[in-house]
Amino acid sequence: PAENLIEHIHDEHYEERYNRQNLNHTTMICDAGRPREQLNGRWHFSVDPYDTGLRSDWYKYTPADLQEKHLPWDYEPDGGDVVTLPTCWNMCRPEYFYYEGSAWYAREFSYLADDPEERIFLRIGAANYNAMIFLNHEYLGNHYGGSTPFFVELTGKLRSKNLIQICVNNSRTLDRVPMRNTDWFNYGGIYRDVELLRVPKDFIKAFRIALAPHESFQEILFAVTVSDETAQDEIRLCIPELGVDQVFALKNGKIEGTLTAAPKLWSPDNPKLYDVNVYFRQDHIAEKIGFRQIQVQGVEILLNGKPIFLRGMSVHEDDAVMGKVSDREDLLRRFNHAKELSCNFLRLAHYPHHELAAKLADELGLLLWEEIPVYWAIDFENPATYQDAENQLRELITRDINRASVIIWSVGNENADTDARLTFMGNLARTAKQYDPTRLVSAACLVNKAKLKIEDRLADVLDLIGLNEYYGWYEPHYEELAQLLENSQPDKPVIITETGAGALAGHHGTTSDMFTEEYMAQVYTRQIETIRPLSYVKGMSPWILYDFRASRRYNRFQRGYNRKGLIAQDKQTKKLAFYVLQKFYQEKASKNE
Ligand code: GCB
Repeated sequence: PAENLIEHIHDEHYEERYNRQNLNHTTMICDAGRPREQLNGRWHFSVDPYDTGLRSDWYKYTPADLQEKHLPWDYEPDGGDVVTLPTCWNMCRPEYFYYEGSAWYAREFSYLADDPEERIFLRIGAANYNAMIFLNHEYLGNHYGGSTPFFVELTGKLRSKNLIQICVNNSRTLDRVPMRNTDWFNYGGIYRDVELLRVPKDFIKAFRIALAPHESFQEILFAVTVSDETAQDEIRLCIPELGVDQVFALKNGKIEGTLTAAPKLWSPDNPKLYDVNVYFRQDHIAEKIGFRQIQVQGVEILLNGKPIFLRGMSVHEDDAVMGKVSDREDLLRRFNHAKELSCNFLRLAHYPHHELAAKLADELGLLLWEEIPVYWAIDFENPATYQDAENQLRELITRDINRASVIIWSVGNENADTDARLTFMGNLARTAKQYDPTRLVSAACLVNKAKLKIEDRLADVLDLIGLNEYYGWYEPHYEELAQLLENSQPDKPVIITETGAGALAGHHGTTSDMFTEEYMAQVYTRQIETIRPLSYVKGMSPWILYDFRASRRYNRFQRGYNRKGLIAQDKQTKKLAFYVLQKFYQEKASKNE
């Protein structure tokens, strides 16, 4: 025992044992409409700031081993705190609030096979950032990327009673996406659902369906991939309300095909969804899906062939009580506030939000911009960093591919225009396009402050340009905005993806006093006046719906919060600027502009 102890306290390379490349450990599985067994609820929890658990392979030991060897133990999978998943550990105890590092979750669960041939997968909705999975004292693999779901196959490894341990590490690192510096709070833990999914021996791995992105509104494209790569038999696709019930032959486990049908088109005014079912051997998936087209033509954004102005708002996933956890109630409150503002669009910044967001937006009729955290000064030269970003992009697109509400994939936010960044983000934009030709690709781009012009080489590979500008706040010379917008005559649509000002709710003064509601309202008024006449600005998503936790903001008005919310962090108290934007959006909506 003494030798072991010495070995592990001197081991500074232990992380190599826990493969930091997650790609080999994720398995694609289409999870639409499948029954799930929840593994949420009570888990044992221990923080592990010095990574003692990884250094000394805590997962290997059973209580019986320790007993037998007469070893004192520093960790017990059935000891420590108890937390209820999903949760962010920061919100569980005051002493965990700023905790960054590793922490261990453990629980037991029982398993009884329904069908001896079934395959079984663990699905984790999201864990921030690195999650290492251990089942019955065996290391199964890890997943990196704090906001996208992942699957771990457990087939053949389960007993009637099982111990699962998950070590999650939320350390901010230079080489990852996001990197060390952000303007949001670094929550940690397993903050979305943990579930088990059972599928038949042969199952549907991927399914996508969408209206073809061209003139006709009657051609539907679909693609199915099944787990049996040699399959030459059939899948059946049914959309009862459209009279579709067709059988298609697989070729080597895949089929890409087209259908002719005339769906009622999905839009924010008429968020019509159809029940879609796919059958393959014993397997069946079911989803509610809307059909719509989104395109860009010159400086117009066309939804179902008609020009649209995106009346939007940016939102973070942040809650004063729950941290990064969102639930249906939180999401509905967010969407209701957006509707109250007369929005038809939300920018889900700066990372993939809860998957329920896009499902609810499909039902309620809101268009979405979804984003990966390629934020500020990412290590653009580093191939591992790129792999992390592309993996998150693919996982996000795979997750939300059938959500009509999602119209834009964003590949990043405010990144300096270097050659390395152009290659990195250019590759991400091309990947998104190739992977999903039915949606638009964008990013929050840059301005050339010397020339007062939107100037970003990345714009060439984007369908539309996102512009973050803070004239009236970070840029004191307000007049420069009009100049900048006049100097830039882009050949594609621009969305003002961010603009805004900070104000503490209830703090009043004159329009020249920063952090007052009056100052903030004035910024909104002037922004709207300047932007309104511009024919190429086709949308706005000001920063931001609610005040949110930010660990770099500690002046007397901020106290740990970014105060640019139109509504305070209680998600109730509206600031004056709310009504300024509401008036503008109501006018736009009523004129159908
Ligand atoms: C930005 C960032 C956003 C910040 C915001 C601010 O440009 O994109 O993440 O929170 O400014 O408030 O400074």
